[in-house]
Amino acid sequence: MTDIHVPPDHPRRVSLETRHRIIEGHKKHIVATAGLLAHGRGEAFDYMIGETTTDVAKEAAQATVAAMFLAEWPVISVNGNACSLVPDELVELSDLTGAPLEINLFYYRKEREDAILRTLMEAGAKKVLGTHDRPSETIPELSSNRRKVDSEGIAKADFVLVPLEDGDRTEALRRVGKYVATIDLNPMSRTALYSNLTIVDNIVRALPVMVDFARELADAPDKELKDIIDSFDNTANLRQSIKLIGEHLNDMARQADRHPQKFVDEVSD
Ligand code: PTJ
Repeated sequence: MTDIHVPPDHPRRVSLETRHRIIEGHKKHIVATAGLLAHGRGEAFDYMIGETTTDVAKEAAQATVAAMFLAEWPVISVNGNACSLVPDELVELSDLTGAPLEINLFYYRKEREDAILRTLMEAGAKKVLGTHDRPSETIPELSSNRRKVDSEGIAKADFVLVPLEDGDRTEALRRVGKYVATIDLNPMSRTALYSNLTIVDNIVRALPVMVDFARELADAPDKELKDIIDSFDNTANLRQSIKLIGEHLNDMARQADRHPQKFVDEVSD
């Protein structure tokens, strides 16, 4: 819920409401100050993608859900931005796949941990890992706060979903042998490039798609899940996402050449 009212017919309503959810999250200590900037970077890439879930993003989301079902110990890592934008969907995905939620913060502050925990509990989570009172271990070779992980969560996980992640941690998780999936609007970020599976999409669109796939694949035999993963090529998928951005920008440039005023009317805020 936000304290601003965006008119239903506003051309940028969804984007503005999402932005205000992040601002509200910041006021409640869920989102780090740097999370506001990270969100702005995401918005810029979303513009270039066309603010839509592409077919290739859907394929990546399906492969990620299949991998979650096949994993022995899957975990969903939750930071401030993810918690602020999609708390209900994180809990739903966790329930459907059996992957626990673990709070893991780059900019750790106890009040942030408490605010995130409260939000996830209010969204229906029964148990949340990664809180300060739980047994923890450290990921070697990682100097940020994120090196501290839950002994029953990321420490022993074979699969970790790390939405909106910083590159160092993704690399460190890969180095210690985790299978890593991410959701990142920037297909050129280190996290996007180093993850085993990369969903290039806005988390506000990707999570509902993943929840749908989780419902669809809940009773699928392992062979079907394996086939989904084997037929998925993350590098090709990333390449395609980058190409789609290029094509989208070229389309816009062509429109601007042909109908300058119509173009301005259509794309302006
Ligand atoms: O809550 P904390 O303390 O753990 O901190 C979280 C942030 C996001 C501040 C921290 O992880 C960070 O600094 O991340 P980066 O390195 O800025 O990376 C965030 C990535 O997520 C960037 O590539 C953004 O383009 C991308 N991004 C931002 N908003 C979205 C997004 N991707 C998907 N959906 C979004 N809504």
